Amino acid sequence: MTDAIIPPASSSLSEGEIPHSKPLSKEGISPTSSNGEISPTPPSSNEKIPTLSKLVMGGFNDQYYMARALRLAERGLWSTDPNPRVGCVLVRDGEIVGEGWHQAAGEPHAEIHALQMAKEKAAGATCYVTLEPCCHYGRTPPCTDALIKAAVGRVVVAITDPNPLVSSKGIEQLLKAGITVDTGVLSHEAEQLNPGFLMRMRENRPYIRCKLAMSLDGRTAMASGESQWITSTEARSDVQCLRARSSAIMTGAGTVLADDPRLSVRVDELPCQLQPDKQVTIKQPLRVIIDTHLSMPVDARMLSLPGQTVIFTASNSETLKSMLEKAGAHVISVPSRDQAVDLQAVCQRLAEEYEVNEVHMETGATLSGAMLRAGLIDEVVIYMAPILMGNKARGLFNLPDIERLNQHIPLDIVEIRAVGNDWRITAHPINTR
Ligand code: AOF
Ligand code: ZN
Repeated sequence: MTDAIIPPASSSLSEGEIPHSKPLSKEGISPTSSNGEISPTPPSSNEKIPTLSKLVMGGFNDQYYMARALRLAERGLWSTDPNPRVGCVLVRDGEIVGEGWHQAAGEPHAEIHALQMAKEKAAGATCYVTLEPCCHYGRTPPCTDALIKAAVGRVVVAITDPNPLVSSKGIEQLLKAGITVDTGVLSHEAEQLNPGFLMRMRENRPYIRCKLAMSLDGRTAMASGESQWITSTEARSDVQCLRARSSAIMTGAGTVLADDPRLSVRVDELPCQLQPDKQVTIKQPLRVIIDTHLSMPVDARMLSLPGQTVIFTASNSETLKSMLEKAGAHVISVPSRDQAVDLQAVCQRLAEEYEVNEVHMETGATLSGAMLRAGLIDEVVIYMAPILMGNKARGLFNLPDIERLNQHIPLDIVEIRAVGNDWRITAHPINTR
């Protein structure tokens, strides 16, 4: 199923105001926020991005135009999968003559939208683009050809495209055509916008974000497994935005048995205003279940919902496999490691067979602990509720090998923000980076 929705109009910027990073963020412009208001949602496609006409005086800063291109790219946060989010701005004589962003795979790339807007004014213009222009025939023709044909004078690139079909060859073609190329402008911000696409191209696995909800005393479920609900409705609504930007939602069979989750994006729970005009389509992320022994119930609620469910198992039981396939799931056997599903193999297959860029993990301490120990968690997003759950309740990650303090797993906290009555902490485990 696809739900047609429009991301919220989240901007509070006034004309001419420069987008800035969040006060509590260590990472500059975040892919999940385009202004100081901190929103994990992309800006609306009809949001007014500040124009530069009032500010441009002579040779204006490349970073400013690249920041604008990044903001345009953010508009594809929920829709470009499996392609990257890319934005482009064309500037001639201090005037923006064209701009655009990539909206969906199969549709024109950012540069093409900008060139179409600029028409003949593209000649001699500087093209600011958040990813190296492509030079191959994919679902669409090469952007390098279009830029050369339009006779742009200079191309400024934030980061090179690690796609082996491009991988600096786009830049080489532009240089060969006599176009000046500069790279590395706001590269850190451009990296943050596409963690999944870049990870898939560079390491052949998705970027994995693990969402957790905990009490102030670090507990995530009662001893019985009861965990609904620790956090506020605002926090749960925020989670819907994280789900919406992800290619897949992953959990373990234990969570399916305990909670019977839907693992879907619910448009009505997103913290945004639906708008009737220009619409962005949200695809339901792939549902991924890690189920070593195929204990997933055939009547699990998610199997009757729109969208695809894939179960990774180490079981050889053809009977269980065919029952689950009859119920609508796709079952994939992978090798086992330490008597459980080989999680590295799962990640590789998600990248290779399903083109999964970002995985959103919502699961219990066993799978989250195993993923962390395997070095497969790139980001943890913890919602911390102002409650105490007591010492019988369960911890966040099952990490039985840690006995001494010096065996701890260090994390780098990059953002803390309030969501309703809860706090959202975003961190990167240092050992996986
Ligand atoms: C660009 N500008 O806006 C995007 C690029 O199948 P296609 O033709 O859409 O090509 C997809 C590949 O193109 C994708 O894997 C990535 O390498 C690049 N994406 N390139 O010049 C864009 N979205
Ligand atoms: Zn392209």
